[in-house]
Amino acid sequence: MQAKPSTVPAEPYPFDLRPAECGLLIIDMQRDFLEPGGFGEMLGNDVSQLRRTIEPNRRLLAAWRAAGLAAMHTREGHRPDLSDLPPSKKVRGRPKTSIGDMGPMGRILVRGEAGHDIIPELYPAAGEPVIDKPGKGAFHATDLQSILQNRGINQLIVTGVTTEVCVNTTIREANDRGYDCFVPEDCVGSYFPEFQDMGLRMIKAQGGIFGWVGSSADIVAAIGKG
Ligand code: C5J
Repeated sequence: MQAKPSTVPAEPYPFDLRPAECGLLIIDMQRDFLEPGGFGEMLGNDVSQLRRTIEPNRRLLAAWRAAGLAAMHTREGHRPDLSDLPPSKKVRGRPKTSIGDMGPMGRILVRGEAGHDIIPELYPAAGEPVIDKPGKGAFHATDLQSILQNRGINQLIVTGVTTEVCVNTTIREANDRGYDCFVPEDCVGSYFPEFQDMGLRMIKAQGGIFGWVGSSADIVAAIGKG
């Protein structure tokens, strides 16, 4: 039996979850961002700030799947010929090693390379769409909106990394397209604690200007698979 609609504790006010119309969208839980020895760590980032989100995401995804609900995954990356890589993105920050160059787990942010793939703990199951996105937002230059419309989805639980970049950009894009977004704070991560805090505060400010913030345990309890 499908999980029933319910009200989930959240800020700035409770979220009316309608499981049959809600998709779990897991953003960019890719090896190069999260794994020790990957590109993120090579740049000097503390990957433990992102890795703490793996277990809550794993529990939420397991419960979501057990309830028979729609889950989707994204990966940030580019075609091997880099034809979809804006020159501005390639050179931004004037890095020594940039997108398309060889990194510790293959060519950086290139589709098909080991580092571009999703971490094994959250690997997509058969039938779960994987949206390959060239930008920060999951709607830009992808078929995500068609997938959601075809499945009758008008709410999103958005998780993944990083809170202030791809998670926030995707939530803003979704919000402008009429989707209600709930962000479980234990399931999103930033390399920078201050951006984690501000990234979440910006979502729920001004009456939930971009969406709601709560916890994954409350979603799991609401769908009855805890
Ligand atoms: C994501 C990034 N996924 N920070 N990418 O947030 O470049």
